[in-house]
Amino acid sequence: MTERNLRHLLPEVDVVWEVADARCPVASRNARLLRLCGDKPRVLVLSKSDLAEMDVTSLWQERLCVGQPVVLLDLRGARATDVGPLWRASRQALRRQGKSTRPGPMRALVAGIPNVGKSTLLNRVSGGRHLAVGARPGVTRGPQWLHTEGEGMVCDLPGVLPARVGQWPVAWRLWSIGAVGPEAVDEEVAAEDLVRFCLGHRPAAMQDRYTLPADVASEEVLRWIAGRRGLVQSGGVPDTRAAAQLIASEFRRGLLGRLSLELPEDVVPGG
Ligand SMILES: Nc1nc2c(ncn2[C@@H]2O[C@H](COP(=O)(O)OP(=O)(O)OP(=O)(O)O)[C@@H](O)[C@H]2O)c(=O)[nH]1
Ligand SMILES: [Mg+2]
Repeated sequence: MTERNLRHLLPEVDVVWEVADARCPVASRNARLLRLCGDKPRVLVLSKSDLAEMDVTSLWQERLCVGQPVVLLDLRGARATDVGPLWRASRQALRRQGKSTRPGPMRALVAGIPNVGKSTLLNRVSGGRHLAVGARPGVTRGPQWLHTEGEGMVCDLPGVLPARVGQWPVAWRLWSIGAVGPEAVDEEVAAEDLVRFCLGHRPAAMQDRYTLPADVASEEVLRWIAGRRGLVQSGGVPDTRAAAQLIASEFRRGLLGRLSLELPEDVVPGG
């Protein structure tokens, strides 16, 4: 769904579920969505909370709930959290804005930057049933509404918004969580910043995973990992780009343990 479609659809929804990644809940939001939504009730869903540090996420929840209700979700398989709180938060968001729902079930739209878990959330709330209950006018190849296991309906097309890389501290974090790819950043430079952050913030996570020597300099880590994992180019040169991709892939899968990339004391949220 493009931004234009999103604009068309907004008048039809009661609430927008803005999905962001709990590991960097500021960098993974799209400021444009806030402007597009205007006074439309919103709930901020922090996805992948199972991959973020619990104490850091609690601080974020406190900090960010000033603008809208914040719900933490772990959407993975069997351990997935119940989505009931999402509907409760939606009602709260409507009350905050002094709005009531139109007659019938509440209508929610899922929006956010790539790879934050929008489709997973959609499947989760619809119980994987994907039961379309009516096309909406005004949007080409109209999105459909899905009945959910909760009290409302959700639009079957998530609104994908571009991840805006902007400043470098945002860019390397967005790359680390898989919201942008090699077209947006130099992967080796981004991986070096991920390594530097991890070694400063939770050194044991990275040292244990890659058996790093205690005194290794962060700029040496990619070469070290390439060597240890047999990532070499012809001529035996360490393939630091492959090492960068390996670190990102392992971080995204939670193999470095719970790791938050933004700490409330370091970041001033924009919205
Ligand atoms: N650990 C963990 N992984 C999750 C969670 N939610 C989604 N994922 C994984 O994150 C990846 C991206 O999820 P999607 O639901 O496809 O994300 P999306 O926002 O729809 O992505 P795009 O369609 O590319 O914009 C998938 O591998 C999911 O399995 C979660 O709460 N915890
Ligand atoms: Mg998707």
